[in-house]
Amino acid sequence: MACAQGHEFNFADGTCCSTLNSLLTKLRSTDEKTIAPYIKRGDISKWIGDALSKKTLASQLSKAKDKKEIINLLKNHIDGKKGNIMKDKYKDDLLAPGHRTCAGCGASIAARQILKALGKNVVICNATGCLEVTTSQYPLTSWKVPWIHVTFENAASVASGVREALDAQGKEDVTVVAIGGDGGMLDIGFRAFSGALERNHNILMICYDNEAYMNTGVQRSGSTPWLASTTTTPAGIASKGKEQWKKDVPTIAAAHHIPYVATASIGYPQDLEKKIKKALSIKGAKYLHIHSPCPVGWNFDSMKTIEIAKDAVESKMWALFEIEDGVKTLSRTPKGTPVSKYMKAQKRFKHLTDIDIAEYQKRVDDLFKKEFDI
Ligand SMILES: Cc1ncc(C[n+]2csc(CCOP(=O)(O)OP(=O)(O)O)c2C)c(N)n1
Ligand code: SF4
Ligand SMILES: [Mg+2]
Repeated sequence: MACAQGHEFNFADGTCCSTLNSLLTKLRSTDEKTIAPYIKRGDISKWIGDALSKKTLASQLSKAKDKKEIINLLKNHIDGKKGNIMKDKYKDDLLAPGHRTCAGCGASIAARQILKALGKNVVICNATGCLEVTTSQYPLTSWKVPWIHVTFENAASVASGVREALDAQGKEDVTVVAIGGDGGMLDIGFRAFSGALERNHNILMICYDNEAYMNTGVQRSGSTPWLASTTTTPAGIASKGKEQWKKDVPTIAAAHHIPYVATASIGYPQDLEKKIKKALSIKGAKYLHIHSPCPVGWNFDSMKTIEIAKDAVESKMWALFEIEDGVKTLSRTPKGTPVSKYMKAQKRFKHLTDIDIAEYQKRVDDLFKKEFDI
């Protein structure tokens, strides 16, 4: 059974790490006066609520004398020996579990895969967006590498500055990464992104593309696919969803004459890892565009994130390719799964008729044929 982060339940009483971490944060910021009466009455578990009405921990908590003891109990429970994921299964991950992404979030899966490939010798400059907001809630952080939150629109500029500062200190070996969502990197941050590409700054720029502005409530972006329903392109009597085709940013990035551009998918982690490692071996500006499904914004069952990511690739809705010195090469030949399989699993496309989907299929096939001759 998976917890909200997709982790296996790891405590004897079924409580998951993220629930406990959230409670710990809440408790730390709650003053003693508020919870003292509950402690006195011995019903702290009521205050904590259903999540902790689990036997073992709740009975220990109900005997706690003060807030400090409760915090310690929770902390020990999280750090305890009962198959704790921090200490065994996920101990080598550079993105610690317990963050606040939604269940099945593609962005957090992307971040784990990216960090695995990058290693520790890195500085990450993270634009505002879901990934940043959910992994860095004060006073906690999931990032086990140097990481800086920068504003929504300037991750690439900050990364350029970090690069310059490190180079001035003779630290050319440190990798500098600018990462953000499609809104942050490809729309509002496009000027900074394009500038860094054009200067051929020695940084790796990564977009985790969940195809809308998710953190602020699923507004459409330039990367939202044609006919998808979002809160600013709602499907209804007057509209069939977003009117424009998805912006082709990898091609735009390559038009800056940079040495390496690639696309990847969280459904194909080995391919993603290989591409990051290749990017690290190249000096100059590199761009990696990662397709990262979002169960909340795309409205699908959170158990299906990886399946949906794979279906996007196999149905030609998302192509895996590299552009090296201007030459585009397909990394994976799609199986030709019908786009209807991919689309029907997501409620953002649920308004489409079979005729609409057939038209979609034709457009996707034509585009793929034109680009890759397949
Ligand atoms: C200049 C500015 N405008 C708007 C916002 C509000 N804002 C924060 S996150 C966000 C959406 C981010 O979208 P995206 O970059 O695609 O990342 P996602 O949340 O989808 O992961 C917006 C509009 C902001 N922080 N700064
Ligand atoms: S809204 Fe989507 S991208 Fe944001 S944390 Fe939730 S699943 Fe992840
Ligand atoms: Mg987004």
